[in-house]
Amino acid sequence: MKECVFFVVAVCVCQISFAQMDCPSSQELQTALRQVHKLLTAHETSYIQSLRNLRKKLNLLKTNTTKSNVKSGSNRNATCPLPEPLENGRRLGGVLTVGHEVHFLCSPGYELVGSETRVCHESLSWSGPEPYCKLAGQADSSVTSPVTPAPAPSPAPLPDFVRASRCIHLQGSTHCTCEVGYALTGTDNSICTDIDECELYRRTQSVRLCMHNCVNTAGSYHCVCPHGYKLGRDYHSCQDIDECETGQQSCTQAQVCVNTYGGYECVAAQCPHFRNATYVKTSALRCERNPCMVWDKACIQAPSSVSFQYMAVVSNMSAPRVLFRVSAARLLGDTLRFGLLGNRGRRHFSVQRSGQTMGQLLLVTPPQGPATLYAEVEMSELEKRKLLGRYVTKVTLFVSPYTF
Ligand SMILES: [Ca+2]
Repeated sequence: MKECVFFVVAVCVCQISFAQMDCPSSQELQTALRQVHKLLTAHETSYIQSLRNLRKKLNLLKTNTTKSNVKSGSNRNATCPLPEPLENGRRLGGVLTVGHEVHFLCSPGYELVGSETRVCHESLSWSGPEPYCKLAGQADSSVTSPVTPAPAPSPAPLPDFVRASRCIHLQGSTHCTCEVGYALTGTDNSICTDIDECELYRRTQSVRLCMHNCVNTAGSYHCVCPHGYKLGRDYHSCQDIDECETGQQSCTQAQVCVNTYGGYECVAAQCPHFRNATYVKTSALRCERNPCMVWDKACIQAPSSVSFQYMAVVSNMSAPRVLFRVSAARLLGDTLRFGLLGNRGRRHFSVQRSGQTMGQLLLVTPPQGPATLYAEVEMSELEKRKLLGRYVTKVTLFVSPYTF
């Protein structure tokens, strides 16, 4: 191109100084022009050839790049052959593309022989030997020629605690998800394993997931209550069944049904025996002393009435707390005294005056069940230190084995 410019300039200069100088002849000029033309043509040809070569090279490069892309793309999407169905077991993982894993599990009573996990290789073949399930305890068959074991008499259904994950392939990456109650596991997230909510909650939370027992199930959990309780509406708490109300009790006509936490009791109040005194049952839970002869001191000193109180509480109930109050219906004397009779209930109970004519029974220590605790509360009425009458309340406390 440089030469080309030079020649054109030389011709122009010649034209300008045409008048003063001896110019070359017309023939010489034509010869020079032809040479320039020839040179230009040669350059043009060479230039076009270079362009063609360059284009060729570009096309070749482009073709190679596309081929390479197609090749790698096809490999990524290529799949290994579907593994043979596993008799007396199952395969987990449905992604059969290169690099992905499938897992094998045997039904209960069977053992896996061969590869538990197989990976799809670039060569579109599975890693490891083909697995099969053999009856547990049976001698190993040759791995290279698997035999079908005899079916178990009644194989239990396969626990559903492990499932295949759902994966989608998007823009070169794989996203796997699990059903509710399952979590992704496995090196390539191809399987979902059940979450043990009971264990997880026990380890991470300070409060209980269930009031009583938690049972982990495939994909979920549920709470269970002990006998005598029903599961609450929140599916977590346990509520006592009132057998006396629901008619689930089997008490006789002479007995009184007392509902307790987790059960019920059939009680029959027995009137006491005191020397010279006789009693009559005035209600299911009360006995009154028959009138005494005025000279019969022993009879007069026997309780005027004996009442029965049956109560139900839960284990570990906070204490101290008032269980019940006792008062005189009408005051005849000038003094009322309240106290516990005997030593039977002193460990758990205490009696206090709570008003001029009222006393109360206190539970002083948290009770531990299952247990039945007894106490006898006495109220004495005096006139000028002379006993007018004694009124006894026999208390029976049924403590549940649970804290509910
Ligand atoms: Ca009950």
